[in-house]
Amino acid sequence: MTDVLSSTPSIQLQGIVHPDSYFQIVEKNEIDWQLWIDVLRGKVAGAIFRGVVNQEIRQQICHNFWHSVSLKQKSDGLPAHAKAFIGASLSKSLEFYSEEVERTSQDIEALFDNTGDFYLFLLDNIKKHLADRGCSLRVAEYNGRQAGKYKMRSWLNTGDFVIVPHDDSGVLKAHHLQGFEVGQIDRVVGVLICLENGEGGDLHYWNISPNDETREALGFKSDSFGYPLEALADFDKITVPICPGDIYLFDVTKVHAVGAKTDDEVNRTTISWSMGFLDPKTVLHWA
Ligand SMILES: O=C(O)CCC(=O)C(=O)O
Ligand SMILES: [Fe+2]
Repeated sequence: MTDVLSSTPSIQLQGIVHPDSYFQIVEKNEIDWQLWIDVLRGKVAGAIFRGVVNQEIRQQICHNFWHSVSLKQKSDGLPAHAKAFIGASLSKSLEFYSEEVERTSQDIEALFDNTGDFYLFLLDNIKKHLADRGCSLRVAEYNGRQAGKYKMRSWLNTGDFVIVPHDDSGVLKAHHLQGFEVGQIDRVVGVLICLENGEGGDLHYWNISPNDETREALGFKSDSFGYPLEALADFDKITVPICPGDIYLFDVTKVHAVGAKTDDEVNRTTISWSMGFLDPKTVLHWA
């Protein structure tokens, strides 16, 4: 691990660049629980398990999503890149988050109706494999309340990207989330299940975990969205095509983005949540 300063004259990104042995997204054709835990433990940056959610389950989850009464659509004031959303947002305040968690919790659970409890299958397996290694898994808490478990979102293009280059660790330490225990986690892993996607919508992943000074210099306050492409040009990048049925997870302290969809009429829809070690024996999950 080395601390670097990019050579871009105007904007300099400072932070951690990892060796190539870490900076990879390992690909498998089945869920590899040991590899999942290796990603959580920081042995490797990420993993993608190809085509592990069958079509029947995907169609059922999408049906549950697009027909849910909790579904927020464009007219409900979503950000520019979101077409539809169910879940709680961490972007405003813990009070707002708490209300959204409560309002949506039943419909969040119902996303997996008639799928043979696919979410439980995933969580139970991770829990068991962590327990075999002496670690526990639980939902993250704030002020004595439980966090949301996952969210489901469908995206729209915004120029060159569906989601512009960002990291997902800055927001957790933001002032408005004080009291949420996930702020103590240094290495956060994002977990995604791809339910719908066509051409494009690739994951772009850069080998730089920017530090707080860089985020401040760029004027980021409550999130870390919009790292300039010219400042990222000096860092290695991996581009990973994302297909329906894939489950993937990766270190979200590193800058990443979702590339534009070739056809914006085709949905790119995912379920996602975050995970991370709070201490050497405890893994938290939340969304
Ligand atoms: O959809 C993806 O592949 C990544 C999404 C992402 O980076 C995010 O939601 O923060
Ligand atoms: Fe992200």
